[in-house]
Parts: sequence; structure tokens; C-alpha cells
Amino acid sequence: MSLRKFITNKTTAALAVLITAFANTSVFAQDAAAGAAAAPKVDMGEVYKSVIFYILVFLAVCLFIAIIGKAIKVYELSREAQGKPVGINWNRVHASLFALFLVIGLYGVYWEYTVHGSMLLPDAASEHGKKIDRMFNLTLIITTIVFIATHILLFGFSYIYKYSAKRKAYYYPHNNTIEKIWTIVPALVLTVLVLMGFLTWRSIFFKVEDPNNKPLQIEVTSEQFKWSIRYPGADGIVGKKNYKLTTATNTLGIDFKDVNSRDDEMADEMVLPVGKPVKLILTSKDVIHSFYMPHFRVQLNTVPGMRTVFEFTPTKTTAEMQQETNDPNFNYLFLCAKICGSGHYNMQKVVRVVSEAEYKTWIAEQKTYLNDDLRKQFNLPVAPAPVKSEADSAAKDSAAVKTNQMALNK
Ligand SMILES: [Cu+2]
Repeated sequence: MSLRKFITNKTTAALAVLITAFANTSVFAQDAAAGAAAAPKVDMGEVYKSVIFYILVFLAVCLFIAIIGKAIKVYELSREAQGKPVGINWNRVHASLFALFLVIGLYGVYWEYTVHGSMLLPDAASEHGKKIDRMFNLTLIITTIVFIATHILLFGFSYIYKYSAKRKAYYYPHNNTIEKIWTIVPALVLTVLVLMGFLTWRSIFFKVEDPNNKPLQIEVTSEQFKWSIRYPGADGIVGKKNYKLTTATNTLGIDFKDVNSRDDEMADEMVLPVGKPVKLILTSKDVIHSFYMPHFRVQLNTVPGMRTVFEFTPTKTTAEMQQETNDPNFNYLFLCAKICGSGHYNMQKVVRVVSEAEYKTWIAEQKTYLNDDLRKQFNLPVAPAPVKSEADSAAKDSAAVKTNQMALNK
């Protein structure tokens, strides 16, 4: 069988397949039309948004490319059969595509930095956040330089050194100097980055508590799919918790036998006084969640059966940030940053950073966790919880504590 006959046969076969496919589709279309006349009308608008639509588009594009590929192949085979030189220099096409890819790719990098760069988080609103931002920016600058340089080399060399019949490739298997340079330089840069990261993290995480500026304790408990915030009350100490005490009325399992728990307050939002250190105590009731405060550069896992602690100082009030971002609706928030189940997206709460005076007014309005039901459950006298100042709580033999102890002993 001659080559031309072979091509003609194959083309006829392909055409036959295509005609059969179209014929079948039109039969299906007729069936569908008959069905549609009987069935209630379906709004086809949604079809374009469905996954099936995009899969069909993808398959159509693949088919189109395959047809073009086959057409080119036929064109080349026919030229070859007629003894003509090769029609398309694929070597040059590929090299040009490499060069084009480099230009488009580099423009893409520029576009990402200029257009999406402004969508990054605003300046850190906490003391330690500035250190994290410094690390982030330094890493970004170094990796961007390396990224651009290596890609220019990669695609540039592919273009410049494309196959040429006039040139013979130089066999260059090994060079110790080059090996040393590209091993030692990245190793040094990475060592510096890792060390800086370690030292930055250590300076943020391991702090010596200032006795004159004790942090405000706030306990945050995560569960599928909500956060519970507990403030310590007048004594400044968040009381003990025990998961075995969890009931329908005591959902956090707070141990009200611990005197420190009795004045603990619940809050629906997190309100922080500006410039005062905050000590977050993080726990979880069910699975691992991740407590994330993007504007303060705070992120830590909440782990069931474990207390994780993070201390930070907010430096900008919500009002200041609203001015800075030119957005009167701006609000700080904290959210879950670990896919924890179907309602994960809904795990967020507002954080308000306010002046010390505003904070005091707000905290005075919050309800205590301890209510009459819980008092009965813990055999506590049904009376207002003793309100103690920090100084009072140190004096454990105060009358109020004694009364409570007696109630407990009963
Ligand atoms: Cu989550």
C-alpha cells in the first residue's frame, strides 16, 4: 500500500468516525428535544456554571488540539511523500515558545507584585508583628531575585542553545568550582534565613513576664464550629477547666470549685485594650483548629487536651486602623486557619482594640459564666459571685473565699 493511499484510507476512516459521532449526537439531540417537550422546562443558565460544562469545554479544546496536530502531521507526511524539505522547523518553534514563556512569565510576576501586592495584609498591628513582617519581606526579596535569575537562565539557555546543524555540542560533564558555588551559596543563604527565623521566633515566643505590666489573660476554646471567649474577671486569672465537667449547662467544662473560675466572664467578641500585653490561652474541645489573627500576625494551633499560650501586644486601635486603611467598616478578626470540617468557613469573630477606658466600660457589662443553674450543680450558695481585685485574690483567707470553701465542704 503506497503512503498516499494509506493517508487517504486513514482520513476516510477518521471522517467515517466523525460522521457517525455527529449522527449519534443529532439522534440524542432529537431524543432530548422530544423529552424536553414533555418534561417541565429546565433553566439552562446554571449548566454553564456546572463542573460538567467545564469538563466538556476542556475535552472540546483537547479534541481541537488533536485535530490540528493530526492535520499538521498529514501535511508533513504529504511533503515527505513528495520528497519536499520539512515544512515546520519544530526545533525553532519550541525554542521560540520557551522565550515567549519567559517574557509572559516575567510579566506575570511583575503583574502579581503590582496588582495583587496591594491586596496583602496592612502593616502589623502588634509589637512582634513588625519582626515577622521584616522576616517575610527579606525572604520574599531573596526568593524573588533567585526566582527571576534562575528562570532567565533556564528559558534563556533553552532558546540560545537550541539545536543547530552548524554547531556541535560541547561535552562538559563536571566542574568542581561550579558544584561548590551552587551548593555553598544557597546553603549559606538558607542557614542565615533559618537562623534569623529561629531567633525572631524565640524573641516572640519566650518572653520574661514583666511583673509591673502583667498580661491580660484571655482563654479561647475552639469547637466545631465556634469559638468561646473567656475573660478572667476581676481577679485577672482564668479559672481551671476539666473536660469531665462538661454538661449541657457547662459547655466549656469550667471547674467552679476553683475560686478563680467564679468571676470568669463570657464574651461574644474579643475586646483588647491597646498597648497592653495579652496572654492567649488556647484549647480545643474536639479536633485541632488553628487560631489565627492575621492583622496581629498571631497564629497557633488549638489542640484538644492541651493548653497553648501566646503573648502579644496590640499597638493600633480599631479606629486608628479604620483611618489607616481608609475603610470605616474595617474590623480586626480572628478565625480558624485549619480545615476542621463542614462549618469551618464560619469560625470567625470580631476583635476590637480600644482605649483602656473603653475596655473597662465594656468588661463591666459582660456576664459571668457562673449562673444559678451552675451554682446548684457545684453546690455553691445562690448569691452573687465574690468580686475580688488582684490584690484581694492573693489574700486567700478573705471572708468571701471562706464562705465559698465552707459551701464546698458541705
Ligand atoms: Cu476550622
